[in-house]
Amino acid sequence: MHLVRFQLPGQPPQAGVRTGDTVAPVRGITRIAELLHLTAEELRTATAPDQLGDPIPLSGVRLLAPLDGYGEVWCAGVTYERSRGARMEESTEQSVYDRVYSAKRPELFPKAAAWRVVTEGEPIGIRGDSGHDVPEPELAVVANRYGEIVGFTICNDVSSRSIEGENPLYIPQAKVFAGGCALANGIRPVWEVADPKDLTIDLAIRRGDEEVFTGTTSTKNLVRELQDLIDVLFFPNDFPDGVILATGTGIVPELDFALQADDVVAIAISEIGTLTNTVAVGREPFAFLAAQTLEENR
Ligand code: DO4
Ligand code: MG
Repeated sequence: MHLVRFQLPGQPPQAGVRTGDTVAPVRGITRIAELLHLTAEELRTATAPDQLGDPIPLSGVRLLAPLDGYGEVWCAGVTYERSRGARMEESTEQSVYDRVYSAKRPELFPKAAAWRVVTEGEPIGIRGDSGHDVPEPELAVVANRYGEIVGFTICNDVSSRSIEGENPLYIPQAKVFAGGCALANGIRPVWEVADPKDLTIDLAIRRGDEEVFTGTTSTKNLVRELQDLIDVLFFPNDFPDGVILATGTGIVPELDFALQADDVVAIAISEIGTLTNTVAVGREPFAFLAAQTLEENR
């Protein structure tokens, strides 16, 4: 099962549980934030079959990114050897990546407020002023307000290699822009994932009829412990509506590959799900995010 945020035509979003081809609302709860106010044990009870409303066919609902309220997405970086190597290749400042890979303190950076996140079927963005962009397929950890891991989803940490490569101080601009953060539309609860450090991550990129890139890795290659990353994030910060932390990429295409408009990027993580989006360029294709946020808060 997956925890989801869904919308029936003409109605406000609500929290639910997807099982197979149906979604059932969670009784007495409307927002994902409310689910992330619960401990993992309370969450399991609150989303058990006897707490759910009538199932609705998936075909009749719109699934949204599984985050709302004051939820945020953060990312960890340089947590796989492949990421360290790729950054050192692209950057004018190689030693920062080499050092952070093995440092006690991980690299963590804020990626998106909840309202900025796109999901399955929506476009992902690349900047109009960046010449070299890649998807970053990452296992994302969902933590409740207490810093307890309650589930997992997929994040695409879409990134500009040219902007980051020019100067690491440009990382916020290389990482935070319209359409730059995509999440899968469901959260697999922690109690259903046997070993999050033994999942297969696959990335495939199609351009027209051609598959122009494929890559695979395992979360076994992630050098950090998931709870350690969450603990570092929560040490100086509160997340009253929970947080999603993407744990870094272990797949980076060679330097001669760059995303183009209309590329289709498909990510799959075993036991967690899939995330597929088409690339759009610039800010304008993402104007719908601000518009729907204003509408929801009217
Ligand atoms: O250091 C820059 C970002 C690294 C990153 O996003 C990753 O390793 O996934
Ligand atoms: Mg990343």
